[in-house]
Amino acid sequence: MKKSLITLALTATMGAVLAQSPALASAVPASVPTAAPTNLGVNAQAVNPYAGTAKWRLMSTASDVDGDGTIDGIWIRRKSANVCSVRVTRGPGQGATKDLYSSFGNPCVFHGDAPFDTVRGSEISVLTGLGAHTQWHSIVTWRDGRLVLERAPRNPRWTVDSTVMMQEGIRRTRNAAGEIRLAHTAVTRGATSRWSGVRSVYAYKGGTWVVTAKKSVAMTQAQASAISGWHVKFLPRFER
Ligand SMILES: [Ca+2]
Repeated sequence: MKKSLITLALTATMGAVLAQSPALASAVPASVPTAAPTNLGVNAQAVNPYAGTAKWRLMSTASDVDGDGTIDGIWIRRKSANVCSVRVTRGPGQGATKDLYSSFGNPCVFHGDAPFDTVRGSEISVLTGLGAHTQWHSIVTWRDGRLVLERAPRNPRWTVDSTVMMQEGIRRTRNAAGEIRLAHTAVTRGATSRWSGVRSVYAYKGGTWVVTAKKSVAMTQAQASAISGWHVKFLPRFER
């Protein structure tokens, strides 16, 4: 009885995850990718999203990661205490794996997948660090048959944050010419509830994100609270 209840709960959880996978949902084939890693399975640890599990878990069958126009499978597992592995399967016997360094609480949590840079295909976001409020994300992308880390301009990982004294967020947007840009904003609260900080604009050039503009910004409490977290279509604002 207990086992069947757990199974039902996990099934419901996975169903919710798959239902939330948005990209190319209309193109989902009747059969999902079957090239499962050999130690596929779901165990009771999966009900704690931050605990991770040594077994591969299928997180999405709704997105095209390599950009070839077909749906791919996205899997995640905790390889060791501070290594989180992501795997993308494209079909029987085809796939690639990337090991990610996990620190600050060692989370290994699938955050989502979304078109992020300017190259065709979705990028994968994984929560690999979690402080009291700061969240570190590793972005993984498919390049030339491999999964590789997509670094932030100054760090291997991307951070978002939200506290009573600090707000940090990333917004995917387009410039006046229609080119994709990321706006990274980090502000702190002053003595009079006015918030100030820096907004940097990133462009994807030569296979990497580079800073193309930087300016000081000042804003109200309401404006500051609106900038924190991810503002990228298909990615949750924060990993909860
Ligand atoms: Ca594909």
